[in-house]
Amino acid sequence: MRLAITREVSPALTRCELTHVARQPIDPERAREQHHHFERCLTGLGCAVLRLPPEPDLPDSVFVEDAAVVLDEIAILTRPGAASRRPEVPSIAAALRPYRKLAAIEAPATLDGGDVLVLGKTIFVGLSSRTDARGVDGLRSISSPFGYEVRPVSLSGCLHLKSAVTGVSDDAVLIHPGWADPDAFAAYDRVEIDPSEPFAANALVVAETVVYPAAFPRTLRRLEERGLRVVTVDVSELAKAEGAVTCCSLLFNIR
Ligand code: CIR
Repeated sequence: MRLAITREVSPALTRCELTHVARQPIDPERAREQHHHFERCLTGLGCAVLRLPPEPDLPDSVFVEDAAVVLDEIAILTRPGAASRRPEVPSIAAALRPYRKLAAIEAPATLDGGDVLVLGKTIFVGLSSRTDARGVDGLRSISSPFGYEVRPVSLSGCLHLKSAVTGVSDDAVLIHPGWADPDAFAAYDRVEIDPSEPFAANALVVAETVVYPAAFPRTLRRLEERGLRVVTVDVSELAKAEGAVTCCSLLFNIR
């Protein structure tokens, strides 16, 4: 069975970190409704959803993906690059403890889960404003005993690796070729985003279905033309906080 750990939108979301998008008014109630709809979508795809209570003082805490990397064998607690986000980690650790052995990225290294793309036994890690080379090394030393190969990827112009590239099937990735080098993903079939939709590379695969923002119809068409099954969700309010679909859950198999 698949478990999705999520967290209720914080009423403080309006004070979120922003790096590559301009601040706009955010309606936390609307964000909460969109997030609930996203959770129902996961439930509809067969996931059990474990929703953690809101963190009134942690604006970005709905973006649980950044606080941990969950592998089949172990969960790795991150040390987020933004200091404001580090207090999100202990409650995620408590939620993961029943399901996985825990390891942690240690200071001074930094790593955001949004920079970590696990494709089979290969782990791609974005070198971003949030994740540094020590974070990559920390992830490597924890995961390599389980047979994972960790490959750093340089980024330009975006927040996280998964802003630039995500997996959409066992052998294909969806990529913004200006933000991450497509050659780093030469082993995969590469679907490029429509150039008019720069934020369109973040997709979440659940049960052979691509959960995808409704805001990117042109790239959506490219995915459907590949024969992929896609369901759309409206995450426009969360997008104003620089979030998308992968960042709103920690998704993993449980027995
Ligand atoms: C941040 O800047 O940390 C948040 N406002 C957005 C984080 C989105 N996380 C993700 O895509 N993994």
